Amino acid sequence: MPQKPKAPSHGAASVSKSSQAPRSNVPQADQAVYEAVVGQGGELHQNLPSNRNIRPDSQALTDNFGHRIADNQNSLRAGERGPTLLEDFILREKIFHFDHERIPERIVHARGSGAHGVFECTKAIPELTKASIFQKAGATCPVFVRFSTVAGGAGSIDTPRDVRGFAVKLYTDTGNWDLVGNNIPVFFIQDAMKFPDLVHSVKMEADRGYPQAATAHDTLWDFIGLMPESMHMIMWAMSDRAIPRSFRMIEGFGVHTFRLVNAKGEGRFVKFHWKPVLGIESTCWDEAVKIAGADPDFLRRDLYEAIDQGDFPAWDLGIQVFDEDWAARQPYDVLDATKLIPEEEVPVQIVGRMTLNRNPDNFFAEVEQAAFLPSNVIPGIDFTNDPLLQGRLFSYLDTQKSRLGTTNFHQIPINAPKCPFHNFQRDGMMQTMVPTGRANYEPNSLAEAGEDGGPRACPEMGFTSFPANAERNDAAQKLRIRAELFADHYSQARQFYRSQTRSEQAHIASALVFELSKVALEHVRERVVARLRNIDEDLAKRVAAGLAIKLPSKARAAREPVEMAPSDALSIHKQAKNTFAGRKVGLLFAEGSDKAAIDKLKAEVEKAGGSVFLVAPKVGGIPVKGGTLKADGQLAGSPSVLFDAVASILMPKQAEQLTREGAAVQWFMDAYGHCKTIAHCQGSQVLLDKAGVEKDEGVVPVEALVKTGVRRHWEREPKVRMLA
Ligand code: HDE
Repeated sequence: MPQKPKAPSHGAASVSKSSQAPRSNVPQADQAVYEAVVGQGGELHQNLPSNRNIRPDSQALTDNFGHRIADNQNSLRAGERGPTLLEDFILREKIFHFDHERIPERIVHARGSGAHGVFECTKAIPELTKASIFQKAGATCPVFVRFSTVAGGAGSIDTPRDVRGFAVKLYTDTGNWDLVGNNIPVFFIQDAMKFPDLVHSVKMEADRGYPQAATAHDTLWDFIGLMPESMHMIMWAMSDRAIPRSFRMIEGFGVHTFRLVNAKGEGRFVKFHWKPVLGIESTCWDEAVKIAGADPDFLRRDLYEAIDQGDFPAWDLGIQVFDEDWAARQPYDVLDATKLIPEEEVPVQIVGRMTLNRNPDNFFAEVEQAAFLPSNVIPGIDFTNDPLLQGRLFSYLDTQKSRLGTTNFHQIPINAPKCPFHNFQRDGMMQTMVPTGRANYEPNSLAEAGEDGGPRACPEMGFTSFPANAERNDAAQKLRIRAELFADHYSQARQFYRSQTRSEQAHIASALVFELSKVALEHVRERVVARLRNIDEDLAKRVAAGLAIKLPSKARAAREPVEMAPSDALSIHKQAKNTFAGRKVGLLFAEGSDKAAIDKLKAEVEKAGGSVFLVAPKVGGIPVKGGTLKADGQLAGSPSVLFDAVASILMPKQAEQLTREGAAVQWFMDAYGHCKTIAHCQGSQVLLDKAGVEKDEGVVPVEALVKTGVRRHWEREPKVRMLA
């Protein structure tokens, strides 16, 4: 029979308030704890809270009103085994606060990671903008960046096929400038009116509550098929851009056309770009799926660890500047967010660099509570009439009230400007500022009586809206209409597809096959393929063949596409950097491996700018030739999908043993299948053979790793995957 528990002894310092009195009441087992907390004489130590593990130099534990807490283990009871008393204000406050810890997650972009950093202007552009941050090369301001996925909830995986949010808050000396962009330069829709429909269709389906963080389902593709304007974005979203290797290796785009305004009041159009110093790098789909299981926090961890180790990611800020006359001559409308400006047409000039150098201290306070507002612009930067942007100007301010609960969300430290701010806005929930005096209205003449009259508008320095082409705007007419060129849905989708390498095109076709194979409604599949025929006949044929359906007749285009020259800047592979910087090599070793060889390889990779992660069947420390070696990760928990390239230094006997370990065979099979460099010693050959690794220019001896680099060997792909 189980024994009845003897005494109220739960937790490390299980000494109840009531047991402070006669020591004889303290159960024997708790005596040591009792003495540590209450002291030999039974009196409370002056500053010592009730947990014996607490460091003597740390602060006393208190409730939210400053009352010191004597016992953080036991609630207040009527008798040893009696009911808990409502009187226990400590318990009540603790549970009350806990119950309300969660705030509504973002309706989109709920899953995200953030970091602090600095922006530095590297090229002054006063002729283009009066924005204070661009007046002098060398000027700096703090920044906070949040990267995100779009569709999934806050607890979803990091690696679904999805767009990535790239939201930057620049705390300039003339106020916050929030550049709330994505890693894709165009968007699904042209008008804010369609945003709730788009988001409803991509999120979990309304009746069944799935799929989570996935685009591969009926409702999204139903919406897409009915919205041909989304086709350009679909090309990007089905490309490798949507499965990035790292937040540190994505581009960022402001997406909309904005306006720069100089001190003379002259305005020019501008597109903003963030170019990652580490280059753009993606995973492949099979890998992304496996990473989701191996490390659902893959991108978050990657960002955090890099910054933690002082390997600070950086991006160059680029601008494409053009005027209204140039815009008017293009075959597309620059106010249409489903279109980009090819970099070959308007080169990107670099004007600044952003470096992320500090992780948040507290995820909730900083990342979760960060509120980005596209309406946060500074004098010298202005909006345009892009109808998507115009809708965003309302939405983001509005959503913060529902997410953060108060119009005073700007007072939360992560959102507050770092320059002074004064106005006559008052009160509201969670007001934490204490304005003094009577001046809460304007105009006032309180100063004439010697009182503080408060702040005043400053016409010279303050924000003034650019008087956008009012004459051409026909302002008198109210129309629910789109400009004619918005009806071209396919020219740039085609340009994107045709700018990709063969391997990238195959990825797009395969992604479409994967996604549409998960669509159960046949007419939805067919409609999408019918639209693809306007982009590229070959693409449509490949997708139809991949789905084993008859090629549907071509959908009618609202406007026939025009031919646009292919652009290398649209392809990841054409811009690939074969660099070790920011890349990680997984190195497999086992008992008996040569420590000197491991150390040598590690040193070489580190010298080249990369890092090595040691993987072994056991982590604690295993005997190797030349000592004992601890692994950074255990084999089964460190699959090769977590690394950019793999290497192995094994004795033939251990390699032979590992041929019977699925995780080891899979390690090489995946590295090979994901087209990674595999550097190996002679001893590992038997394992490579078992994994089906064939010789090619990416399968090299360990000595050749650094020379070969960590680029993907896409030319291997047709041997390992039947792509559409
Ligand atoms: Fe957003 N979007 N969006 N969006 N968006 C939000 O704002 C919205 C759009 C983007 O890390 C929400 O604070 C509308 C384009 C990012 O906190 C919400 C429309 C682009 C983030 C919202 C768009 C974006 C958001 C949800 C169409 C790229 C994450 C929570 C008119 C340029 C910011 C929040 C962060 C977040 C609305 C379209 C990027 C609901 C109505 C285009 C990076 O307000």
